[in-house]
Amino acid sequence: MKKKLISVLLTGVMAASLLAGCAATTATAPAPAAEEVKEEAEEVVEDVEEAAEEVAETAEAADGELISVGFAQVGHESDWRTASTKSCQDVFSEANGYDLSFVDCDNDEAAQKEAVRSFIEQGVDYIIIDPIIATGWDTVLTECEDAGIPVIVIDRTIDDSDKYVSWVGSDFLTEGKAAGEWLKAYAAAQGITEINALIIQGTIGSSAQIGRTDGFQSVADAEGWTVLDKQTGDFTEAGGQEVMESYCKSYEGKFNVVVCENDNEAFGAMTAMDNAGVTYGPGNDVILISYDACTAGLEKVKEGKITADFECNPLAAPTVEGVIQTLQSGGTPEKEILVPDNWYALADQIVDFSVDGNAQTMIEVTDEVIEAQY
Ligand code: GYE
Repeated sequence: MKKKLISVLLTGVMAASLLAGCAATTATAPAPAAEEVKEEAEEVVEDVEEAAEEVAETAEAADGELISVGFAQVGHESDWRTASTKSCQDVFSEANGYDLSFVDCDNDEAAQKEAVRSFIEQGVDYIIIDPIIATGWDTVLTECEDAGIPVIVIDRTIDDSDKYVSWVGSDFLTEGKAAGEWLKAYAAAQGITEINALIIQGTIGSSAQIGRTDGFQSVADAEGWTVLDKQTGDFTEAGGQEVMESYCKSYEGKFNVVVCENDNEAFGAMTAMDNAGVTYGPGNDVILISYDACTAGLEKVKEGKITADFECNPLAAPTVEGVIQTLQSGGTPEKEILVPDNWYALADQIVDFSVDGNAQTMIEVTDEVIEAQY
């Protein structure tokens, strides 16, 4: 918009200059008239130049008012991640008063630290980090602190440094426990007395993986279930498929539960089970549990493929913006801000269960629920 206006004005300057030039060189009218035209034209040139300068200054001032934010995003491994990125880009838009530097770190820890350092060099006002893994952060966060740039952590946690202003995200341990407690109640309701589970983990060392693995395992330990194996699928569909292919060979006929630590891994695991002739979903050989509950995940619940899906809400960016606005107005935001999650299944798979003594509510997956999801 601003650029367009400047270029229109500059075109005006050029036209007026041309006019002034013409008046000086080609006019055949009496000398005083030509002189007058020339003077008038020169005045127009001056006016237009002044106006152009003013517009440029206003544009610069407006740019200066934008809050600059650097966001070091994990990568683009999943539907969840796509929703998270979109939400951040929507919230931290120029129209909303932000100048966003977005870096997709492609699941590379070193690249993520580099991205943060490049934000320090740029001198951004705020840095947002979704940490690929939970540790190894203290040095770079100290550098942010020394540069006087507040850091806000989104989604996954940083577990070995507290040099950030706020963390906004989901409670992954509760997600894992909820999956375990639901399975306990569901198995009891179905008369299933033996659980032999296979787990496809997320990126090892990410707090999402650690919380979900530990939460589910805590219930497995308490109930005496057998966890046959745990391997990472790196939160990707290809990873989920690869791990499940090897599980289907190694544990043929020996498992009745598969836990995938995100929906995309579950999609890959489905392909592997289809190829191996293993049936899954309500009423079939294998209870398939997943996390995230993005639109495509809920569609698989509706189709009777995923038995229960434990949400992780990817829309934390508006809350992060709230943190930035609090800082802008001199306030102190809370250190930890939880984004609430829901648990999803079809009506027949909804059972009563509690997590740490708190009764949980499950949501029945319907077309309207899917439609409203991200
Ligand atoms: O579950 C998965 C993603 O960090 C909570 O990362 C996030 C996880 C999410 O790629 O799909």
